[in-house]
Amino acid sequence: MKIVDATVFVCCPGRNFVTLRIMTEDGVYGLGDATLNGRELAVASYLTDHIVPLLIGRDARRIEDIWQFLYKGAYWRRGPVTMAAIGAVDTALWDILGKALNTPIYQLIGGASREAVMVYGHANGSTADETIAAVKRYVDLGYLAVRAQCAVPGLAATYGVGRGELYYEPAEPGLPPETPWSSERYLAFVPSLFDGLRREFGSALHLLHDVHHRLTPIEAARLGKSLEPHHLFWLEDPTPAEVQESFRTIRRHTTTPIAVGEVFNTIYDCSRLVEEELIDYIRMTVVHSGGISHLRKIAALAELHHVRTGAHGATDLSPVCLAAALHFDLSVHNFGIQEYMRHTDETDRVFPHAYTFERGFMHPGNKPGLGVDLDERLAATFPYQRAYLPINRKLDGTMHSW
Ligand code: CS2
Ligand code: MG
Repeated sequence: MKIVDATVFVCCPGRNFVTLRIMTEDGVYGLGDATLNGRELAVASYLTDHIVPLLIGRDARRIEDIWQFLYKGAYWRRGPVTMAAIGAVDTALWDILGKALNTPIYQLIGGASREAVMVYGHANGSTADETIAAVKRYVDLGYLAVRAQCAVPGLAATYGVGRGELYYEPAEPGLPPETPWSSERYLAFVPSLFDGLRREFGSALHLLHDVHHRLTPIEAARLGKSLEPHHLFWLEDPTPAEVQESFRTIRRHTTTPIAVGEVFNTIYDCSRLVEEELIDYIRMTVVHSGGISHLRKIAALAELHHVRTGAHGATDLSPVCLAAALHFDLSVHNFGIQEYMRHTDETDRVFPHAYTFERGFMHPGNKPGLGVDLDERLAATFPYQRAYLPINRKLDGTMHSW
């Protein structure tokens, strides 16, 4: 099953996506998501200029060998651009294998371990009351788990507070918008938000919150401790995770479950966090972590240490990634939860797919391979528009994590 061609598509149906299509001599093709929000063209070039020439003539069924060839053969290892490119190739090769065997991918990686995949939605608001009302809308849609984000009183803009009800897209056309940040104001406000949410919804609803890398370890420990009475499902990205040891401080002070990993790209980024059991959920997903093959290895290490998966699923991960993630989620033993930020209707039209949502759960469907396609003609009507994620500065102007 020789690879005879590979093409990279960059389109912007409401936001930018990078998609790799690998074609075999038999006419069977596979898709991979290679979207890196705010740096899309870097991955598109890495694929087109450096990886595609290496794929032509190879056997598409040699998934593991091609992964190792692209990882070790580059000499320069790891990093978001390299691993998103390798992830796209890996995902496309699994798609090809599934189509060639007329089998959905989850059946190729161990079959279903559950009937469906529990997902969480993103509720947000400019005030605590607006956020409570937004959570209610998700509960009415049948979600059992909802992430709650709210503007911080006294700050002009805050991560996670989007435009519109069901969609949240942080990247904006043009140069990066600057937003002001105050950890003090944030820490003073968030406990009251969850006081209100628990009063409104009781203890059964899974509530999640994303700190988005903004606190120091001891500030994160303080926040985790203050939220303990509310039994969060998880507190996400409490502190920047380049220094994995920082999480020892958080673990020492609080029992609030911790989720980390959406910005990681190989198992090496999380191995200490997992082996020292400093986290409870690993957020890595297919597109940014080297594809299905590498994500399975990460989940296997996590399983040894009671760490469950909680794959990233924001709008900047295309339906190709979401489909692959759902096949992985359905099968992996130590599944925790899947993030599900709905895509826009125009995105769903560009990427017709078999996966479904019903009352808080999703399923990848039973089409061969991924069960997602790319409408190339429609994609071409949405040309790339350079966009950047915002940046954060403290009130005194010091650069901070967004
Ligand atoms: C967020 C993302 O979904 C999440 O948990 O952290 O929305 C993140 O901000 C975006 O994926 C960045 O592109
Ligand atoms: Mg996050």
